[in-house]
Amino acid sequence: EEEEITDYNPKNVIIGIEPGSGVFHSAREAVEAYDLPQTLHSGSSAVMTQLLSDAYKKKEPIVVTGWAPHWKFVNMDLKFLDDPKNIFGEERIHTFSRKGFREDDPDAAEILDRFYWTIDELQEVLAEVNAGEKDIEEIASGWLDRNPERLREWTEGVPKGDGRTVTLTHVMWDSEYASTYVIGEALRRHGFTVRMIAVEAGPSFIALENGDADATVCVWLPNSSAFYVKKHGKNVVDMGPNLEGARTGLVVPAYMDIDSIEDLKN
Ligand code: PBE
Repeated sequence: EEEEITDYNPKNVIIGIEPGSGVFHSAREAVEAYDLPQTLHSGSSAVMTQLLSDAYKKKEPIVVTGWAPHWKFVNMDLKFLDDPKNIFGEERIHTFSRKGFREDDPDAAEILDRFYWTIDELQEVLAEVNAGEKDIEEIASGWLDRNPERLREWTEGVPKGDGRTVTLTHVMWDSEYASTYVIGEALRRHGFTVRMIAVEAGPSFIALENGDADATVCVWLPNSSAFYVKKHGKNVVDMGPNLEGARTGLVVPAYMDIDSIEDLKN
């Protein structure tokens, strides 16, 4: 449930996101480990970014559970607080498939397995999404037009799809929208029919487990999605990272004169 959050004074509160998210789980751990006096509010990613944008416009202090890549880093000057106890940290975003996918469609599996790009590349897509002028299909397609070497890298030598269907699940985080639409468009250009299903992280794993979906490019490890991998990992296939150097943590505007989670105690 969402409660209305009116006070975002960082002396009192940390603005969290969905309670089922990995970063919220880590934030709960951090509050305990650092013995922080703040209340951690759960809510949603949308509420968090709204409050952060509001505070930022007024140059007011605020602390949120954050992650990168995310558009908030594209249009605001923000920083991660140091985390000497290493509760949050760096993550990779992995591609997972259902069992048997490679046997059933080695060509689609090969492309998904090859899919790999950088944070800067992903941020280009996020910046365009955030500009709000084009829809995500158009943005993903434009990105591939401007990056033919990536498209070649992911698809060269792989037999065409002949219209075969690939079903991808994706979570609603904006980084996952971007990556799913880019690799989805790459698969389409290579002759596949691509279905995309937007779901929460848990159902996404269940869909892979049941064979209702073929793959997802949205699994954050070792931290954020660890709970789901522990639960469903034996029944799905880890195809390895598609992006490295992602991270989660507590995030504040750069104009705040604190640098560490420890500083939240004062
Ligand atoms: N996130 C975005 C997810 C992983 C990617 C940080 C909100 C999470 O916390 O589970």
